[in-house]
Amino acid sequence: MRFATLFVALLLAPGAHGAPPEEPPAAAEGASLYQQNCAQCHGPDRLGAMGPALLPENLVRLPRKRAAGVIREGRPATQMPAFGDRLSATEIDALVQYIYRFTPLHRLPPWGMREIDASQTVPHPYGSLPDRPVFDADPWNLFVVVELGDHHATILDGDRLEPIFRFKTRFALHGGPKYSADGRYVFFASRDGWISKFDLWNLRVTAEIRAGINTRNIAVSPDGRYVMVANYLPHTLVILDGRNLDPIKVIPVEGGDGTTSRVSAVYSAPPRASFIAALKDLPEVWEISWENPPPAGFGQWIHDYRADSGDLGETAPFPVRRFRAEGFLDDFFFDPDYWHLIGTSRDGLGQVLDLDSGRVVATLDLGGMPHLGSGITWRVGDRLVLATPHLKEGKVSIIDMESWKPIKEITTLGPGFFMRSHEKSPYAWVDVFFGPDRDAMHVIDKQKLEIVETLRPAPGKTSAHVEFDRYGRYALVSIWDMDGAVVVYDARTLKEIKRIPMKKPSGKYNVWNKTHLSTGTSH
Ligand code: DHE
Repeated sequence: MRFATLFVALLLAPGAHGAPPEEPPAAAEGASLYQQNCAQCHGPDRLGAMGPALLPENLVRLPRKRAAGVIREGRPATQMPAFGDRLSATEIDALVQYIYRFTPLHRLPPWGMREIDASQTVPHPYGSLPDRPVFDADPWNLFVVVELGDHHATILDGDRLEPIFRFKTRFALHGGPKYSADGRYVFFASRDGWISKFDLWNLRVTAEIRAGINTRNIAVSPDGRYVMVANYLPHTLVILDGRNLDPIKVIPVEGGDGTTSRVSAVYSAPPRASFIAALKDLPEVWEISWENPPPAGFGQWIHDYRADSGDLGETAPFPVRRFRAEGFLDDFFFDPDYWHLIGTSRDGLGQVLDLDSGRVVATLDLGGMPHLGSGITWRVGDRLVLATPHLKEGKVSIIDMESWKPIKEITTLGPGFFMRSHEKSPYAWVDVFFGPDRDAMHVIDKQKLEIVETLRPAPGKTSAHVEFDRYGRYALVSIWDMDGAVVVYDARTLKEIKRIPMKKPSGKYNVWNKTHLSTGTSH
């Protein structure tokens, strides 16, 4: 959707100047019910407060029927109370209709430098906490486990396999938390745009800021100096100073003809000293240099985005280099040298973009909607391969990274979400996230390219997302359930070692593997 066109259409809508347009009766009732019952926690403008934002863009993943159920019965383990004894079914229906409307103000809510800046809190300014861990566990072998069930994160000692700390996070974290290269800080993003910085050595949240209204993910430069936020709403990329999360620059994501775009995802490319973002509504990939001054190649590509900047002071100017892609990219992945970007578009077409020449050098027709964000690489003999599960078909594709041809398809019991391995492990693990076998976890022999074991850690419950410890000794699996657990397996014998109870644990992220760019995990 063209942001500019939509905005003009809304401006021209009857009643958009001055008085708001006349509301259909159900919406008017919903608006009034909202103000009486919900505004205190979700904000009078529905942008979120103690509770999450209730705008259509933030609700796309929640079917209306389930939203009605949450209003009626509340949400367990959160502060969301049940309204079933206060509101009738018709009133709940009016409320649901209201919150799924485009926006409460009949225009896109602004979220620029001013709003971002005003949301910042810095309980522990950079440099104010001691420079040593307050625990005796190996800080490189910690795991951060995100528990979606009650919006908490647990810090797990990867040697003793015991939790050492648990804290409340923002509502609905999504995407992998990102570490600074020294392993001390971890940055989280919530779907509602909140970015939190956590000091793992002192076990404290040090700063928070709301960088968007609907956010995809974040990327962090290895020194922890810059954080790049990819937004769906508004159509922006936001650069934060990693020290206290001060906003540095808001870059509108806009094509030459004024078409604006959501950002599919952003990742850091450390050897290139840049962030790389794929766009969902423009056939482009953007590379944003964090070097100061930027490398020569960037000069000629610098584009005036009328970027909304704070006092840039000593920070980099963040020029954008734009590459043409074949179609709109949803998901992507880099080769280990960050020379190529491998992306997939909505229709499942894969492409390989040479990041130096800016050209598409190969296309891949993999079908089945590969989930490349979860792709991993390893060597089969001398050959470097990329393996990816698919979100719409029960298969794992193995692709030769020189010829860019698929060399094998491994049939699985259903579509998968996450795939993982470790340099020291002979196996790659892939979940079956959808369908009747979603309690299954396949273990693939990385040389034979065959499934050698199918585990069912909790029959009937989804088991998903594996992460290895620093040494590749253990593989940790999430049981995706309110009465869930992280199940620890011996990564060699595939025998269960222990279960650590958790509330719908989703991803887990080992400090060493992430900061050392292990080829078996996401970065
Ligand atoms: Fe994710 C990572 C996109 C739905 C859990 N997911 C990512 C990333 C992208 C992405 C681009 C990589 C970002 C990063 O790590 O920095 N996810 C999408 C979608 O487009 C999709 C299919 C639809 C959507 O509405 O966003 C989607 N994702 C989900 C879920 O439904 C999951 C299972 C539950 C949830 O949290 O909402 C989910 N996604 C995750 C997790 C990661 C992730 C746990 C991090 C994986 C990792 O190990 O790095």
